[in-house]
Amino acid sequence: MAMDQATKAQLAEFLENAELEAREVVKITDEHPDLTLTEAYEINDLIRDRKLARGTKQVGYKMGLTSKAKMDQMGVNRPGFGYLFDYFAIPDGGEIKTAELIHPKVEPEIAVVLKTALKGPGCTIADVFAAIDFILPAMEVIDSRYENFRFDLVSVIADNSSSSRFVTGGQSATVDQVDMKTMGVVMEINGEVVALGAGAAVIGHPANAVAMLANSLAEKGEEVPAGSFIMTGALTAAHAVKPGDSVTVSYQGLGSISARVV
Ligand code: 0L1
Ligand code: MG
Repeated sequence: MAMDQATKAQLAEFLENAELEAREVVKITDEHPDLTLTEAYEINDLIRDRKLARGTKQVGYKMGLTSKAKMDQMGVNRPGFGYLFDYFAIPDGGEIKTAELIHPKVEPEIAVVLKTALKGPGCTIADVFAAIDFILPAMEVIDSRYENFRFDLVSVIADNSSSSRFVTGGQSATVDQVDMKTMGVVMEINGEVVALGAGAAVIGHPANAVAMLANSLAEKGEEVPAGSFIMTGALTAAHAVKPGDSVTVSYQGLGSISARVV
């Protein structure tokens, strides 16, 4: 039976409170095993509505579960998207504050900022290249609200794809200056290399993830607005961090970004 609006609103409140209070909860499909992907996105939209109503600003989007490494790590079989809000942003060299989080993990990503809106259906990688203003290095801090990162695809989509913080800044480049597909990335924690990857890990090319975002949003009549910051998905598996850690991600042709975990 389809989930009613009141239950969706209740689940949105439950998951958003877990995020705001940095409190882990059981995955929502334990109680609602028939939750569909469409309903999961509707719950996440209600979380967005709650934030926007309080004056929080949406600054962009994230694509998640875009690499084989991530899908294998989390036991799911397709990508999804989530929303990024103003208070998620951490400047390059800034602090990841564990007191505000449950069990943060970091993952290296390639981000883009759009100069023009992208609208599906039928958005292609060529449309994405034409719309990109510049490319930025980014580190996503994911923090599933679910106990022990135990979830399934629909539970994680309803939980804003585990979005919590992101670090970006440093050097930018245009699409002519770097090759996002072959761009190599090295992630170090406390000086030790913990992960290596390349742009192609993101469904063949990070720009494909942006096209997928535009086409997914089109299903509910939305576009990706000009000026959006989009994290295209992890290039490697995610790594847990703890207070005292120092994380650096170095990009081929795009400098590096870092953060301290406190
Ligand atoms: O790849 C991602 O950014 C999605 C994160 C959702 C799964 C997780 O929490 O690891
Ligand atoms: Mg990610």
